[in-house]
Amino acid sequence: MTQEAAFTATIEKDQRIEPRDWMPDGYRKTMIRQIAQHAHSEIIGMQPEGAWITRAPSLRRKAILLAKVQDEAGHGLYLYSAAETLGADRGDLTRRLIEGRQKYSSIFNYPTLTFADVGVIGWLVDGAAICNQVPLCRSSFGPYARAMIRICKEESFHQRQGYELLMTMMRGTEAQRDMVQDAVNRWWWPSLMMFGPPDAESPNTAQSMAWKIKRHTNDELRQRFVDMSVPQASALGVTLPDPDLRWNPEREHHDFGEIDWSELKRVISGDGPLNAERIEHRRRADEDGEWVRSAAAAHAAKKQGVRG
Ligand code: BYC
Repeated sequence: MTQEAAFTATIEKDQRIEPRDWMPDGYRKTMIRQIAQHAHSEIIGMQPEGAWITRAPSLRRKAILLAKVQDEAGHGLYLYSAAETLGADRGDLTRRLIEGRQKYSSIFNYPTLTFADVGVIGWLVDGAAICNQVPLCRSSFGPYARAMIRICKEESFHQRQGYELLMTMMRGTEAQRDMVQDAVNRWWWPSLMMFGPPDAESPNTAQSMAWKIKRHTNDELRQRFVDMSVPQASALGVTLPDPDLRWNPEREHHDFGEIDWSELKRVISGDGPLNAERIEHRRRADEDGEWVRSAAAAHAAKKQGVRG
């Protein structure tokens, strides 16, 4: 059997491709692209919520938020490690992010204006992430699929903390309820954009589905997310900001309004509300951490020398 036939047979049998297996260059390139983009999203994704750690309204909320943001750092680290099994170098991936040569999720370029945004990120953004990532536990690349299992467990805790925070605010004052509704109004459409462009304009979906990297298309997952969110919004007592949102008994799914794709394009291409700030913050953190990385490398080299 040729190497290529062995690769195809592994995919067809729904088994995993492992780092030492032969794989087409395109598969390796696609996996590095998706894993790196995902890792960058986790790391940049620490910023919008991280901004509220010093201003959390109670010790309990501060401890929860610290734990969540720390989990996101952990997810970034597993994912960079998964990319390294494919021959990528973490320092190089970080450089590409800072130089705008690799992408991260559009959603993290929006500002967190009130504490209700922390709850809405947990509910909607982590909810969308779960919808997208649960099928990735069956992705064909072994290290990515295995990393996703733990990430999804933690994401589901993140989503619950967001929903619980919002439930608490909805039981509070009129001003708190207004704050929640305002946050939902601002985050709903960008959350739908997280799933990527519509299938007809998604250049990578067909090949990624054939390689079983992606198990569902962008539109399928977006629909699943809308259907899941509608009853949750009604239990919470908020209105989703879409006058065209309604149950379609024939399709047995919710219909929803047209997404502003020009906004997604703008944000992806670097012109969203906070793209420049997010990258600048990441660049500064990388620079500030340089002495730690050099010290760790010098220490490792010294220990290696002692061992001889
Ligand atoms: N934002 O052909 P398509 C999290 C890019 S972290 C920016 O459909 P694909 C969390 C796409 O990369 C959330 N770029 O691509 C963390 C491609 O560009 P290139 C991150 C986007 O890869 C902290 C081009 O547009 N999750 O959950 O087949 C706190 C065409 O798109 C976006 C992941 O990364 C976007 N929204 O499908 C809370 C999950 N959408 O590279 C939460 C893993 C598309 O060809 N990734 N692009 O120049 C995926 O599942 C897939 O990569 C996507 C896109 C569904 C995102």
